[in-house]
Amino acid sequence: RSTVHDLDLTACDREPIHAPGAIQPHGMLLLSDGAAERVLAAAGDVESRLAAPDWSVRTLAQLIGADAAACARDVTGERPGAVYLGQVKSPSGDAFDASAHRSEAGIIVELEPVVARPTPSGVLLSEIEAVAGAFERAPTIEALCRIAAQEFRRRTGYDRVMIYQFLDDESGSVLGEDLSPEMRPFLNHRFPASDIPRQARALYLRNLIRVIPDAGYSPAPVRFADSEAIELDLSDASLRSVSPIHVQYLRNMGVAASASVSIVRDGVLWGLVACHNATPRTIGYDERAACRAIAGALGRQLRAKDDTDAFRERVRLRSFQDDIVSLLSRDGSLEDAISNHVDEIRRALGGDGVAILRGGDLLTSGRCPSDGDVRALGHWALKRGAEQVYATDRLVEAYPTSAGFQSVAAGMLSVTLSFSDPWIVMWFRAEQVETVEWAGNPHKDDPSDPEAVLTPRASFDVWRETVRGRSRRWTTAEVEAAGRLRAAVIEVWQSRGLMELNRQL
Ligand code: BLA
Repeated sequence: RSTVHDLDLTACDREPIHAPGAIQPHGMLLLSDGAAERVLAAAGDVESRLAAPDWSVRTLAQLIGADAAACARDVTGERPGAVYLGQVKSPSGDAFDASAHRSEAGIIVELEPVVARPTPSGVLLSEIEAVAGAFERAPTIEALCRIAAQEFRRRTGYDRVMIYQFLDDESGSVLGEDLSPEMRPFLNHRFPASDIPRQARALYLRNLIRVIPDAGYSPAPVRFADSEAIELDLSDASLRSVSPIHVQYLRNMGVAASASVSIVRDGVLWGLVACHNATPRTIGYDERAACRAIAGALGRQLRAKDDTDAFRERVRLRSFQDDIVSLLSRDGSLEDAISNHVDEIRRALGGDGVAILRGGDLLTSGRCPSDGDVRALGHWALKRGAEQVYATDRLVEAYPTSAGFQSVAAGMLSVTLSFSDPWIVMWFRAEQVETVEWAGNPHKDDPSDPEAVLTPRASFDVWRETVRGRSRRWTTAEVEAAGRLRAAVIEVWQSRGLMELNRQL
């Protein structure tokens, strides 16, 4: 039975992808006990690649060498991610990169074929520094994402690299892209939230890079030596076999290999670097570390750019606000001052129109709905009563009557100066009709039906949707400024009241 908590989970969100019971067969996995002695389980072709048909009765040291096994024993569960154990040679001379991490069931050792001669770490570090510098110099977030896509593609050689951002509604959009001429571009395309379900996003915050060298692979099951099979948590394993639904998704997209790197901003999964290749392709152990570091630099720069933008906007809003307060504080009645400067008030918060309703008096500037509509809206907003500052970029959802005038007022920011002596200022923003290009129709095969058969979308053909009834958003800085403006006006108002009182005494 579903609980209240998971009522809003879709069927896609429920697949236990952290414990698929199998790995991708390009590598091998060994599970040992906590002392790194006995081998409890294995996956992949350990029998022939390590020449160990009898792996279940051998020790870890016999399979991967005494040094690597000693390293594995010292791995603690404190640091997230795997620890590098060094290269392990098979009896036939093949070299594998070995890494280990602890799980509840014991120590998980992963062996992956050494891909290429690794770049010396000094070179790698200076390359990472150079990229971080280029990120820092990018003038805008769009430029930053474009440079990042180019840089990841140059490093990894994938046919298509996208910088994919998660939006508020959990859908995602491609903000930057670099691709080979044969690949189809996805720049600015929107993808529905269900393409990357919730548990996957949670996992990617912990496991920062995932590589699927060959989407045509057959999963290699985890086999247990003599104990009962248990559910082995592969959350931190690089070789974890991925969801069959996702593998089908890649095939439907015409992608034979993929890699994705998490972009984390302030501890939140901001997006992914999504890499695709038309033919099988992989990223070696060292290069994966470089990719993680570069994605880290990207996350920090995204944060820095947002902070700079927000700071500039705050400074701009502050000076507007100071101007207005000084205008209102001059001699003459506050009412006169407000009506003389209503256009400054409109522009201060970037409204296309502004209306000030006080008792029965109405004052407007810029593009506003009809006086009757504004009055009705003002009374509705006052009656809500709850918020002194209210902002929406989709007024029609809260106030359906506004459908009749949403071309002028799809968004509203309102400040209530007084509920008892009705006094409200409303800024309006016109409708901004947005055409969203989805990669495939997001409403088809809705996966929110928990009984649905899980299938990924089959088509990525452009599907255009026109979004109506929305305005440009009110930024946090604008909403905050509206709150401060309210406080300032009330202060002026009250001090004038006091002055009046003094004069009368
Ligand atoms: C995972 N889906 C993913 C991942 C991406 C996408 C990037 C992460 C894969 C990884 O890190 O290796 C989707 N890939 C995209 C998108 C773009 C892209 C949007 O390149 C755009 C540029 N998928 C579906 C549906 C379901 C689903 C309907 O379309 C559910 C029924 C599931 N997607 C799904 C699952 C995973 C996934 C379960 C997790 C795969 C895993 O890590 O095991």
